[in-house]
Amino acid sequence: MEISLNKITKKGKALFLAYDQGLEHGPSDFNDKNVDPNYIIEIARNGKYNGIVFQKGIAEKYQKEIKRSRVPLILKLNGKTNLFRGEPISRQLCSVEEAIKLGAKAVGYTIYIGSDYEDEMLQEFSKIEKQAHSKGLPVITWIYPRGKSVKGKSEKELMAYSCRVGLEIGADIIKIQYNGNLNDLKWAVKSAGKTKVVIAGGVKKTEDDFLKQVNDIMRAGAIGLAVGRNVWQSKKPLEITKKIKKIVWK
Ligand code: FBP
Repeated sequence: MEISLNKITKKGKALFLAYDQGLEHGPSDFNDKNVDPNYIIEIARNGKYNGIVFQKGIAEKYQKEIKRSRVPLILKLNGKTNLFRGEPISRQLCSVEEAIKLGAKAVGYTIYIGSDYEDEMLQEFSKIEKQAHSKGLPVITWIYPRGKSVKGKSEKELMAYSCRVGLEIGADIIKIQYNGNLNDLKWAVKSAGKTKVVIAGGVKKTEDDFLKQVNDIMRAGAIGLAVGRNVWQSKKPLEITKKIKKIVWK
């Protein structure tokens, strides 16, 4: 079955608002305003995002507000804290079935390629992919090279490898981090073949630096971004959203 991305894209492009940092990084990413999930839902609603990324807990507790916002829910199925040291592994915390019950229009899963536990994540992903696709649900894969085996490897190679892994394992959209080199990103996007690519925002940058990154992302052939901190840590999240959208849908 061909998996349609229509519910989470517009004219083939996408802007997702990521808010799983509370689990991945802890509340140190937040201030008095953006610590409140309702603040994030409002940004997604007013900015007409193509998807909002939550873990299961927020999706459950804020179900009413998410539904009311009409922003498609992308449910992240695995996660971990940053307190754990050692080779990274992120295990499944929510099933595809639960995600569907919560109204998800797509599911997300992180794989740390290169980790000692890469095999477990690849296998878990393959089960999720099968279940999600059998229900027509797109799968977005965060692919981050991590762990001692990737130390010292070229960023260009790792970025392209991440994309290729996404294509090989059946992801519909791959989310990667950008190393800041446009040609490297072009090669990575090419390596993804028919699988679409979105890029993470990363730590909060100056507006100019961030918008340059958005420009590069679109020039490289990615379909857009799954951005968090550079939007909801901004003093004017809707203004930066407008500027991002102008570049993405240029
Ligand atoms: P940002 O735009 O804030 O970087 O969010 C993107 C993201 O992929 C989040 O979904 C995730 O929580 C975080 O980055 C993980 O980043 P890292 O593994 O580098 O800490």
